[in-house]
Amino acid sequence: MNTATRLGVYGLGLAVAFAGAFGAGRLADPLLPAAADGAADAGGGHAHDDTAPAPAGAPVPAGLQVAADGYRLETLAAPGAADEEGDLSFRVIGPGGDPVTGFEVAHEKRMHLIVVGRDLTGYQHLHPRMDGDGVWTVRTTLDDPGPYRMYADFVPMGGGDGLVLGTDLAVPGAYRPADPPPVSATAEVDGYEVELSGALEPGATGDLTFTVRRDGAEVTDLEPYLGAYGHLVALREDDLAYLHVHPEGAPGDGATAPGPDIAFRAEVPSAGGYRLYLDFQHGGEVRTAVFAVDADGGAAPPAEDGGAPEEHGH
Ligand SMILES: [Cu+2]
Repeated sequence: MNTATRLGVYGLGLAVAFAGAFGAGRLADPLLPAAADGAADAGGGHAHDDTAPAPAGAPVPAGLQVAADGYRLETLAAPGAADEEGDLSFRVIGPGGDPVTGFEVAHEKRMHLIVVGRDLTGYQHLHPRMDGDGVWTVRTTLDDPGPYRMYADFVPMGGGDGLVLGTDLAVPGAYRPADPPPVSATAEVDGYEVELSGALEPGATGDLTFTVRRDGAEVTDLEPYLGAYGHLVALREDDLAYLHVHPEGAPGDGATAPGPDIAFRAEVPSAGGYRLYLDFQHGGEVRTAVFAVDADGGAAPPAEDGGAPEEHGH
């Protein structure tokens, strides 16, 4: 299997994707190749990673917890008013009770911070800086009053798997949640039109391809951003569970073109609505294309061993 495919596999993979987005140690998960080849073994469906005991239940998607695996996210400061720049500041408390100061570089950064309104608007992908005491800070503006969700996506030094911890923020004022956008396979941002093909299917690996055009012309000189031509975050609409996926292939691998297509593989844990945020860089600027998509619950996912499909009672 080539590097390109492995990257894709790792970023999205199976349940693992939701468990730890930046799990650098999980590049070579054996699960997806089999699934991707349609070569499921005799047991049918998903055999589990042979290095880990089978989980007792469905893994908890990333980003829903403020503490996991002994690590806890602690918010220290946040902008106190809408539309006013302020410090967003936090730290990660480690298993020993002290602030963590050692983080692995993943996708060129030691910390990826995502902030989004509870209504899924106002998405920001930020890279704060850490001081010597483990306090991460970034200047930012939260445009509107209301509830926000913040995700710290990181790999503790020597800690193996990546973690995504999530917490709520609130900006005082009258909250007017945005109406959900219609499901759409196209998105426009700053004169770019991005078209999505492919589908999300719960329990199966889906191929997603984004085609970037500008003024109707295909963009074929995308620039690497954080070591890739695109970064994709998916949030489950109803609870803001977090899925960070990565493209198949990387700049300079000899196989991956700088557009117009950016290909990903993704798996989502359940049917329903997801919001996709695609970051891509062109002309020296990073832009975010936003899509509302539905993971189709109509197609039955492959059953786990011993797990009878649930009835669709209502
Ligand atoms: Cu980042």
